[in-house]
Amino acid sequence: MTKVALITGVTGQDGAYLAEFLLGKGYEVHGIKRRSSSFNTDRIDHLYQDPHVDKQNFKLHYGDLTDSTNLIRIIQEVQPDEIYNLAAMSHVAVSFEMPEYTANADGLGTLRILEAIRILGLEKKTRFYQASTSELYGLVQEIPQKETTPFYPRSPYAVAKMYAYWITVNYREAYGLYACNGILFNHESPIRGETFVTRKITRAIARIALGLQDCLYLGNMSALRDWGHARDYVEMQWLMLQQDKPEDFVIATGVQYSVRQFVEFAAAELGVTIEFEGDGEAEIGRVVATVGNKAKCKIGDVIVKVDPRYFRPTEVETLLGDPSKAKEKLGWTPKTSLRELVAEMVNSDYTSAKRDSLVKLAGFQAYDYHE
Ligand code: NDP
Ligand code: GDR
Repeated sequence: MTKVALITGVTGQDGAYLAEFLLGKGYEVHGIKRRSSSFNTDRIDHLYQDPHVDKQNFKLHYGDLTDSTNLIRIIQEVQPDEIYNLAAMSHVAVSFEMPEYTANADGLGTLRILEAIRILGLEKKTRFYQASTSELYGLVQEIPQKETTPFYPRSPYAVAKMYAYWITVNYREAYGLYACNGILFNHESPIRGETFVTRKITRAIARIALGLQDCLYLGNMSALRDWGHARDYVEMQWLMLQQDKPEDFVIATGVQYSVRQFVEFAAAELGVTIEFEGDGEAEIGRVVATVGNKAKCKIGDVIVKVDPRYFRPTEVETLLGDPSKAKEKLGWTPKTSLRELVAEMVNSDYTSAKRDSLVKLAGFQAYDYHE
């Protein structure tokens, strides 16, 4: 029997990797996408199947986590064996600007899906995965963080995700649902959203190297994160739903680096050595050496500056995961090192930036993009 999966947030980074992974496993995959005034399916266009042919095993439905009747209708129609709830307003800094919407989509949205499963009587059939997050640990109470570490959320995003975490646990205990939280630490890839720090860095470094941008503006460069590859992490999301009983798992690499180090590694990929000087708002990154011919920047150029606009009202300074439980029960070992991840992201952004420079050479206006 072909298994049926429903992915919310299928147009996002993880949704795209997970859809590809499940299709590879022979699943029929349904995804929920939001209506947008422009195309928003870039990340999954390679999976698109013509709806006019038989045996279509990848289908998209319009929907939104803030709309319960729509969610109930889709779940009723799809009758999924597995639901992966990946949809969220996932940007921590933006959640300070849109706290109510974030609570609605990220917190109540999770409840709406769990209730839909109950209303439709699918408690015994449908397994549920909730995209929980290391942001729950916030102001960390223990290093490294594991499944039993107390939470201390530090943003409207994290508080909303904390509601989603506990409502998932509650529905598991109250109604016997197979429901799991994956407490995933930061995971990145060449298709990471452009305003998360890793992608912002790799994109900017590539554009600076090709003379399309002068400077990369960042916020808190001392923040420490445990970064893995999204492709590796989605496999764990699936594995969590294949166990005998539902449990919550931390997925992390167990290694941490600073944002500043991430910048250094990204620049090094294109033969540029950066040294940082000054501190706080006055910190800058200067080119001190170059090798090879990939980067046009010169020794002495200041290519990184701090812009306090990117500081957060409350910051999560350090995150480091302990994935021992996932190692033991899911056989988890991170496949991609940070340097390999950085290389993949920089090379992908360098290829796109080269295309942009050709467009500029042809006389079209290129823009200096700082977000
Ligand atoms: P993205 O921001 O790349 O994707 C989010 C997805 O959710 C997009 O498809 C987006 O649609 C969709 N979405 C947003 N709001 C709504 C809504 N109201 N209704 C329906 N869909 C909506 O996130 P990631 O792929 O990086 O992350 C996936 C999940 O995992 C998120 O829940 C995130 O919070 C969580 N997470 C992510 C981590 C990471 O490091 N990447 C770590 C831990 C948890 P659109 O494309 O239209 O914007
Ligand atoms: P995070 O990711 O908040 O950990 O949430 P992000 O990449 O946005 O920030 C990581 C750290 O870098 C610092 N930082 C900057 N961040 C951004 N976005 N832009 C900047 O210019 C900048 N300068 C410094 C931040 O302050 C922070 O400390 C991500 C999201 O994917 C969440 O959905 C997910 O739950 C967590 O990871 C785990």
